[in-house]
Amino acid sequence: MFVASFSFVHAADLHLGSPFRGLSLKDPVVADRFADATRNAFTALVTRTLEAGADFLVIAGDIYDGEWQDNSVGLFFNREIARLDRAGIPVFVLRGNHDAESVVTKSISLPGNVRTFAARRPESHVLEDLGVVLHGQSFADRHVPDNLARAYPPPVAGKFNIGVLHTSLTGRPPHADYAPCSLEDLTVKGYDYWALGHVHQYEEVHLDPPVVFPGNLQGRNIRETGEKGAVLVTVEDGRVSGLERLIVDEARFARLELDVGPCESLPDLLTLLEAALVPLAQRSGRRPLALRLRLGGDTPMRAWLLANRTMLVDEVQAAFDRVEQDIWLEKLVLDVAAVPDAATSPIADNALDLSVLLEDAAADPGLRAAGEACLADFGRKLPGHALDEAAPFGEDLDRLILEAKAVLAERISGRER
Ligand SMILES: [Mn+2]
Repeated sequence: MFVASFSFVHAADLHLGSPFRGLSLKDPVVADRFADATRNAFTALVTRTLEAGADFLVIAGDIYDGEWQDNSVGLFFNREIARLDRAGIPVFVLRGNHDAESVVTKSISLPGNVRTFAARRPESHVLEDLGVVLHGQSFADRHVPDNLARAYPPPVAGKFNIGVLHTSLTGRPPHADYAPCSLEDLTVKGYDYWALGHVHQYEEVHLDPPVVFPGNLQGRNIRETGEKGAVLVTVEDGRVSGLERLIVDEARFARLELDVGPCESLPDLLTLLEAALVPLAQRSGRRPLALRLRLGGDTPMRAWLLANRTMLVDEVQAAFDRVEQDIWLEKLVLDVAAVPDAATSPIADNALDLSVLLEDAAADPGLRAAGEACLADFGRKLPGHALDEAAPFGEDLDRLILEAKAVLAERISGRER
């Protein structure tokens, strides 16, 4: 049996045309760089594929995020794929739930190196010179409740068999369940490699044979943190001898949790923050980094932090800027608890104990009712009944009242940190 040695790139979930929702960056120039990153990451992947001298590229679904607004996204994909065509590199394309046949109906003619998998039944493409055969089935519609893998054909003897499939396997929350199947459904097939798509997190589900989710090429929001890219698969004498991640993301999302318990002042807090940022900045390299910062812990500064949030946001961004020029605050989450602090109760006046008054007010059913009514009114004006009018605060009302108490007490104390 002759099977050549070769390499290929396995990518998935490009989500070209994906809107960058929910990224509340203050600077529109920075926001634009994050918005452009999805396309730039794919350009980088094509460059890396050419540089690696890979023999072909497999894209396991969700090239497009949805129906095209106009043809610009299709023109972009054609332009990049044409670079591979001119280098003689075939590209195998499968449609996933986001770019199923019934979802993306517009099209642009693509170069001759592109081979798409049929949606009606599994289809096999053969690369005779390499002794490779690829089996796959595209999504006809967004919702595919069937186990597609089960109907994939048996392996072709004497060839290196690759299964290409867009699937949630037995479930990968928060990803929707599509084309469900078990790991065993795949491993019993007798293929040499399973090129999966759909799950946006890199995962080597199985090693012999390799069953791999490459993850998406570019994180698009705070739920998609860390490095992103594709996989370069090396095959020697018919066996996978190497899996190498090709990290191509052009902008990155990350979370940082900081226990500010030991901090007694703003300078303390900023010193702690800057030290924690250094390793993060090193890991992200030259990329812009959107950072969600959560401050936690039991701190005497709690009330001050809550009362001075706007200024704190700017101080945090300034600390980012001192460490590295391209870190941006995506969101500041204050999740701090109070500790007993003698200095936090100066409002306990002899004649007028404000803390007692605040305590009474917080427990006053009238205040609660007024708050609920105020927000219910707001809720009625929102589209799609976003708030439950009967209990618009849900379980957050107690927490909000506690925070309001802390803010008010801090304002009255007039203390500086
Ligand atoms: Mn998908």
